[in-house]
Amino acid sequence: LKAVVAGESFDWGQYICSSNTVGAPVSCFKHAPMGTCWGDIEVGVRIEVPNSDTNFSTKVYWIAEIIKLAGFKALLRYEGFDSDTSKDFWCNLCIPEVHPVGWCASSGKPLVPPKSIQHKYSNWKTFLVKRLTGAKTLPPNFNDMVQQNMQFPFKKLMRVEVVDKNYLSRTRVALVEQVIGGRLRLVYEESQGGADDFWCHMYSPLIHNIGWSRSIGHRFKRSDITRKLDGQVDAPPQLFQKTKEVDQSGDWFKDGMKLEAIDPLNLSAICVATVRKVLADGYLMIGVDGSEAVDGSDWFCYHGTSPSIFPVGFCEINNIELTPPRGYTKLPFKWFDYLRETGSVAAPVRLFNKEVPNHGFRLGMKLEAVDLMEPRLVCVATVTRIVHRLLRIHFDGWEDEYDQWVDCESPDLYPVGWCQLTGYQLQPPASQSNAIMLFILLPLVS
Ligand code: MLZ
Repeated sequence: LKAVVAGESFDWGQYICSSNTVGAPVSCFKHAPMGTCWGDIEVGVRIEVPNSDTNFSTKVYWIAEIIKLAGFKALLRYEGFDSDTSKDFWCNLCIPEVHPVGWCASSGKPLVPPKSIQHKYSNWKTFLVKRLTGAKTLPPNFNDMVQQNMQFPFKKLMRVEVVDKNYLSRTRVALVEQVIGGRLRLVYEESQGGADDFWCHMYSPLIHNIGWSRSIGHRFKRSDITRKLDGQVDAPPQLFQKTKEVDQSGDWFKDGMKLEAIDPLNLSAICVATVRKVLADGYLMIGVDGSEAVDGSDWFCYHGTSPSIFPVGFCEINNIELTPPRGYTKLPFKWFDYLRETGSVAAPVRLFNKEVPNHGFRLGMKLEAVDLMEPRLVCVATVTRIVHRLLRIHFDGWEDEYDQWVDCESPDLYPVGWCQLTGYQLQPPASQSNAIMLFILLPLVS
């Protein structure tokens, strides 16, 4: 149904302009291509781009100025148009056709003024010299930087350990099937015809090297496959995101300690939770109070330094609605009473990660975000709350119950234009028409 309705492609530029919003800058996304080397690319920077306002049959170029930036995408205006917006156009700055000023000269490509303003100046050379003196452009090796930033060390047929999406407390072996923009499509070993897949970023905290589960004492689904098939290799351990080293010999989390945690099965909720098991290397098994399976099959592994676990009282201090244990009737929920009733203690505040990076996100910024409940989907989204390092991500056009709490350094957040750049499909905002379509078709499918 979604594919039917979303047939027409989504236009970020038009969306940004008509809603008068801003896209989060590329430098907010350190895991994304160019995230750590975006530099001074900003409004006013000049570039060389193909000139589409011409009668030439061969490819010619012209200088353009960045008028507005939204992630990788820029609203551009050809030099010479001054305040005339009529030929403004959006362009992804990381496509191979975008070059620093000077590229045409050094590679023997023709610079040709747009035909609608050709008459405006008799001496374009003098005009350009005047206009471009002191102006900024892209670094000379920009195209190579983009190229290099689009290389990813994970390859098809690499083996990893990944959380079992149907059994959160254990991991399984999976094979990399596809790599797009650093996102991996993993297919669980022993799944029929590759149907059982899972998408995550290569820096996701959910994937690990082969042997990780055993080494930290995490549950693991043993498979009957004992030999690697042709071409399969274990992904080298150094490819995975590193966690901070912790000293858990003295002051550390203990079984039974209470805390608040993002519910891995409902990321819009921060829940009352318990440390169920302390594993090695700083990892913890966490259970959400009131909704745990008796066998612990829905316990979830978070590292002790994870930005998704919080000390008791975090939600109250930050005016976030804390989800009480399911079935708990003494509402409003009071930690003081709950700890007494359950005879438990709160995990000490000093054990939690209190680092707040200077992330650069602001309220209302637009981005492309993974719907972690269906991690194949990268969707048009907005930052609607910022609590220290924690972001509330709203999916445009969807009800608030689809919102997700996500860390500012999550590898599942991308700049505007990331999908276009990497060739990943972007889920446009759910629109009125989706709702109408659903309304019309509901009787057919039910
Ligand atoms: N299966 C669901 C997907 C919802 C995706 C929402 N993403 C923000 C549906 O189509 O309703």
